[in-house]
Amino acid sequence: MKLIVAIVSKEDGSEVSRELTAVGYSVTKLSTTGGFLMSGNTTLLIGVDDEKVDDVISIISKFSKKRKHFVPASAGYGVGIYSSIPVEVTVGGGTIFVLDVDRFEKV
Ligand code: 2BA
Repeated sequence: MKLIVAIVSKEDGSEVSRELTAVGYSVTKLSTTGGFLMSGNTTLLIGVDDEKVDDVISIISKFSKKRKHFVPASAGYGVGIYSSIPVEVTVGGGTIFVLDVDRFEKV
């Protein structure tokens, strides 16, 4: 068994979760915050048999879109002048970790 940890944008989280649930996967949806942008994203926990991992990843990638964000970056010119230049960052579709599960129980 594997535990899939998938980080997607918060705009896509509900749809990805709905699509996975609709075809029978169990999903736990967490509201999380990315450390770089410090903005909200969604982390999904999905426990599945090994042979289902690729199917889950294909559903996540189908419903997770890439988006561009602008973050301020400071530039110094060495003469006491600084300016803030927006830098474009592409976020997503999904960041996915697949972990081995040693033991799974429902009690
Ligand atoms: P954030 O940490 O808020 O990162 C948002 C986006 O900013 C990233 O998109 C990436 O394009 C950029 N970025 C992140 N760290 C950077 C850095 N040190 N320098 C320059 N650009 C940087 P994604 O790669 O699509 O990641 C989306 C979210 O997935 C991340 O949000 C974070 O919450 C999570 N994530 C990505 N890689 C991870 C990892 N190796 N471990 C844990 N969480 C990760």
